[in-house]
Amino acid sequence: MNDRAPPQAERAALYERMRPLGLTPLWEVLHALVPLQPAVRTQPAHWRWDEVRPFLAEAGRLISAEEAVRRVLILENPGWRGESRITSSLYAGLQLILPGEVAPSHRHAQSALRFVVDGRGAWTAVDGERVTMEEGDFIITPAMAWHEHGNDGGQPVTWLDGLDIPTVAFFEAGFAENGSAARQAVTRVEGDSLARYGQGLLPVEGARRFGATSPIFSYPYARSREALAHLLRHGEPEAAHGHRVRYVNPATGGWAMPTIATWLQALPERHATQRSRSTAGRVYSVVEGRARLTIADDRPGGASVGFDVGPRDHVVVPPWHWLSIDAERETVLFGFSDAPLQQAAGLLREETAA
Ligand code: GTQ
Repeated sequence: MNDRAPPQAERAALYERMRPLGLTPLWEVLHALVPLQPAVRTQPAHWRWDEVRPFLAEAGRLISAEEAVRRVLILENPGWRGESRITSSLYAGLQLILPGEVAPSHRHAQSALRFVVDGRGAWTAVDGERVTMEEGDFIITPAMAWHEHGNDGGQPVTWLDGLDIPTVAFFEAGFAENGSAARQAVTRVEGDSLARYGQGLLPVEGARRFGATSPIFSYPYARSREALAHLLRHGEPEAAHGHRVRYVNPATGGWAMPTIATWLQALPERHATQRSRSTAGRVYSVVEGRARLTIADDRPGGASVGFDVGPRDHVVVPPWHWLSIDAERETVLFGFSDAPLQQAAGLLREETAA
């Protein structure tokens, strides 16, 4: 038995001497390295459209899409100030494009999703195919695919950008390239990818486009809404999630994007969900309706917050925080998370509770 006081000064001196060799003691940091429960820095947050919109409009007056390259206001999590993250692994922003503007062609290792929040008549071009953007459309820019955006319509268009930027940065694996021309050549007719891959049919012969990403790069809201309307009319809402449908890669049956899970969720009027939590932080864009999202952290010292949301609002639910949704009216939410990566790593945990 050694009942002498621990030799703190001696230990500290030892750590100092080993530091130049790139050595440091595990026992000083073990608890932080291997927490008993997720150590979550991400905070619940709510961006109200009526508060965000004037700033987007002002940015539209002060900088062109051309000069900005991408005129985006980042939805930065209060727990990740200065880090351009909405969760630890994901980036989100609201991109504005005004009539007549072009956001020039580039490509990068980061995968992007667009979810059209406001306006119509803008377009995005991906790998030689252009698609016109309507509210509620979900559009994918696969990793390393050339893409640019433009607006030939008569009104400003805003969409939500969701990218795996922090994940790619975590792996220190980012590459990017600017196009030699602002616009890539259009080599496919509009609607090509949806017609080829979005009918419950796949070409038997021929190469698959986009690797691990869905060959459908635009999922129009008109079609998705029809599916939700059917579920709302004829289906039974699941207790914790209501009617939840995920965007699917028809070639694999898996998620539409390899790094980001994307889904739509519909809740009947006056429907209150049970609570759910996931190790994957969830980002929501409100499409229709009015609801209260209650986010609770039941870890020691954790708090609970309630957000009253309406169309074009954005909310982030941090990892391992309980979410319950009270729909005042019939509500439709678009959501995304890093679930595919957590699934691949065997990390994903999800729970529901009454
Ligand atoms: O549209 O390519 O919000 O490259 C952030 C990075 C959008 C885009 C963002 C990007 C883009």
